[in-house]
Amino acid sequence: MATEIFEKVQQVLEEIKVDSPQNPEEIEQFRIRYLGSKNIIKPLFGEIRNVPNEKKKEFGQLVNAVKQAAEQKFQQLKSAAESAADQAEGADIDLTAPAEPVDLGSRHPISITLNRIIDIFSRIGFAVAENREIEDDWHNFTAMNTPEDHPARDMQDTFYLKDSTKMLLRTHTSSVQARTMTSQQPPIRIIAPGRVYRNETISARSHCQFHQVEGLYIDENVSFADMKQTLLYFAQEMYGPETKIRLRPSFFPFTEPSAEMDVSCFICDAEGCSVCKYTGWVEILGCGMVDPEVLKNCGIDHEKYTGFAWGMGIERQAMMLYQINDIRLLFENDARFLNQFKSAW
Ligand code: 2NL
Repeated sequence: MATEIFEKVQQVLEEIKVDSPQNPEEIEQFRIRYLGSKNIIKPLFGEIRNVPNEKKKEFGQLVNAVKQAAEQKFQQLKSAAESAADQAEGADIDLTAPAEPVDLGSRHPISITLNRIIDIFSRIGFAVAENREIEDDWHNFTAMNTPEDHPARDMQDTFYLKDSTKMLLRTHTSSVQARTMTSQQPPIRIIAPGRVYRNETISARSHCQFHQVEGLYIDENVSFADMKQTLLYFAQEMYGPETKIRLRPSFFPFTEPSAEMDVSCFICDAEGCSVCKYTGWVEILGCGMVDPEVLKNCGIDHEKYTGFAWGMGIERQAMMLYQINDIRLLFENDARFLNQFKSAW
């Protein structure tokens, strides 16, 4: 009796070995027969009670081995069938067909605008200077002739680092130019683009972080006329060859004399529109002759050298170029907005 049962188990094991299902249906039949809920191995475990005690262990191991053999073979059959299916699918691929288009994304409008500005000034010999965003008050304010009691220095207007009266988030990239002047002698011809911070309430027109490009040219005999011609060149490259400029007197602590520069409205050709508020002119930057006090602070001989400098907000230029009416759009990272700016720049 006992040998008979052993032989029966052995027979099932043989059966599993020789069974060779050829297609998915036959593999499924295999699974049902040996591993399904009513499989033929299960009752064999029940036979253990008919086996004499001294053979029970051996019998148990044998039935387990049968079960394992069935599981193993099923896994093999399954993966072989899957890779065959993959290959069959691969046979349909047309390798000569054009590839699926890859979405390349697009540059941020601030980057596009900045790259244009850099390109325009680099063509007339301006190098790009960069430096830290966390500054000390000397490079940001003192060197720039901004007195201790100037409102810009106030906590209300500037982000200071926690527990510090000296370290702050730069409010303009003049600090980069201060670092250039203290480390190299004229001729200096640089533009300083970068992110700057001011403690302002966020609205459609202003933000607590924005981007700026400042420029600085120092050499012997640099005049206001040089500044005017340089900025006219920029305006015409940026806003079109017919663009006119207008300088209005202004004040900055770091320049003397100082001016604000307007360009003739490139939207309406100075006919009058909402961008120029029906004046025909739009303000794009502030500029002036570098105050001798600033040169002195930065270790440059103000008897020998003169220079001009200017500063402009990149968001403002981008908003005008692309007619964007809310500065917050530039910081929200909404792909539906950003994808509209496909450009070679
Ligand atoms: C504005 C006006 C300006 C400067 C920035 C400057 C830099 C040095 C020396 C002197 Cl190192 N001046 N920068 C000069 C005039 C105006 O910015 O409206 N910016 C957004």
